[in-house]
Amino acid sequence: MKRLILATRNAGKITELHAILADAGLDLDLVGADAYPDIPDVKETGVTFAENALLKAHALARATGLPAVADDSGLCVDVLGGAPGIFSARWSGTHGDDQANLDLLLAQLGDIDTPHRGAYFACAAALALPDGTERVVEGRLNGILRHTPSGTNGFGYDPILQPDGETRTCAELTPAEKNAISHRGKAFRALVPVVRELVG
Ligand code: ITT
Repeated sequence: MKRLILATRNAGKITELHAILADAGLDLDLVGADAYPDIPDVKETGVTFAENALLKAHALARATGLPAVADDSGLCVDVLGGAPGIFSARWSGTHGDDQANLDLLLAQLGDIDTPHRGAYFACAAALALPDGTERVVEGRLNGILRHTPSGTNGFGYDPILQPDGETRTCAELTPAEKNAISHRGKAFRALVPVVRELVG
């Protein structure tokens, strides 16, 4: 079976990507970047989600000689002009400290009332082949930010983002419910036909 690298070390993303790509019926051996611990982390020097997703996918495809998909994603808050955006994973200063990132964002928005708490999750999903071929697609999930966190599923900012049309936060949805509407689900479902065409 052909192997496809999931070029991320974020455990929450790896779980979601396995489910999304398995549901799409991809007949590939999906392997996370943690299976290649010697490959150094990629510097996310891009200024858009798409640029950073491509950087991560190319780095893993080059280093492994195998096709790789990567995700760059984040939370974009209307009243903050789209921040944290590409800085979502390191908003509090420590990369990957989900709790500190969420606490800081809630504190910053403390005085902002619900009608002005619009936000969306964004995801760029990239495919890179070892020969340099690349594709990238994007997905979004619109919602509003709660004043207090709720729910224990998911990761990152899930406990405060309530999708439009929902009464629950992303962290109160089941994994399948979140994947069906999420930015990541939309982006990777759009990437699946491209993976089928270019990888098999
Ligand atoms: P990799 O670069 O290894 O993929 P990362 O966590 O550094 O992992 P990003 O740079 O794409 O990934 O940052 C994504 C951050 O955006 C993530 O840490 C969360 O804080 C937030 N985020 C993205 N998708 C999310 C989701 O579905 N639910 C909640 N928060 C999310």
